Amino acid sequence: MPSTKKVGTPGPANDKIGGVPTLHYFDFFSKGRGQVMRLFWEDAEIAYEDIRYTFSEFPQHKSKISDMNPTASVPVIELNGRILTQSYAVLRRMARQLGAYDGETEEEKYWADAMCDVAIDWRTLFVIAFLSPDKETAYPKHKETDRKRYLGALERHLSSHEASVRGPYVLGDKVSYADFVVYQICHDEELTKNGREGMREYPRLVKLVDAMEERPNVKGFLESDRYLG
Ligand SMILES: N[C@@H](CCC(=O)N[C@@H](CS)C(=O)NCC(=O)O)C(=O)O
Repeated sequence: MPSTKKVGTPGPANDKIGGVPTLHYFDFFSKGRGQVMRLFWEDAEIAYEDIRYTFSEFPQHKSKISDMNPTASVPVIELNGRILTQSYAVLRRMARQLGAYDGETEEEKYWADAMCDVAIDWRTLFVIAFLSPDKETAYPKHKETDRKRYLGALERHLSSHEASVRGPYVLGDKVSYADFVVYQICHDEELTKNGREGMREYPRLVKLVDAMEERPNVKGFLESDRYLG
């Protein structure tokens, strides 16, 4: 049976997004696309229900997931009788509803979307290597090739675009949904731990990771028993 947990008390942010979202996602520590949603909701003080499927039980629930989502993938979000799919589109929708977590100008919105897309592309390559049947070879190779390329790309983008250059976030001093996406892929690649050891060559990205972990609700979450590593 998947585990179900209610997190937080519904408040004004739930009113803005139209209710209390229910997340269907893997029981995969505090990792993955579903974790980006959780982190965003924690930060925005959105109460939510967290349904977690172990990898072994997921196949039994796949037909229910595919009734909700034609691609049969998770995250799937139920919200006030509606089904929302495609996690990045959901983040953007909620950012707009909250009137926060997005750029104000077209250029800023473009830039948040672009940095989110870089992190999405990186995550795709990470998942292929990490879940490869040949992980012993594929993941170390990924770390030396694609991962370095994406770390370098984010570092260069964040250090050169005028919206990002001062930091700490993608949009300077204004946090956006893209920061959660970028933070989480660094986290899932185990780069945020061990004193940011794996990120030494990427100081601007470290600045973003530090700032994310200093956000009061993110900090509280990372220190709580809801954080599963
Ligand atoms: N673009 C989709 C990607 C969804 C996706 O690939 N989800 C993965 C887990 S993070 C999944 O469900 N994999 C298992 C499967 O497809 O059976 C999104 O952002 O929601």
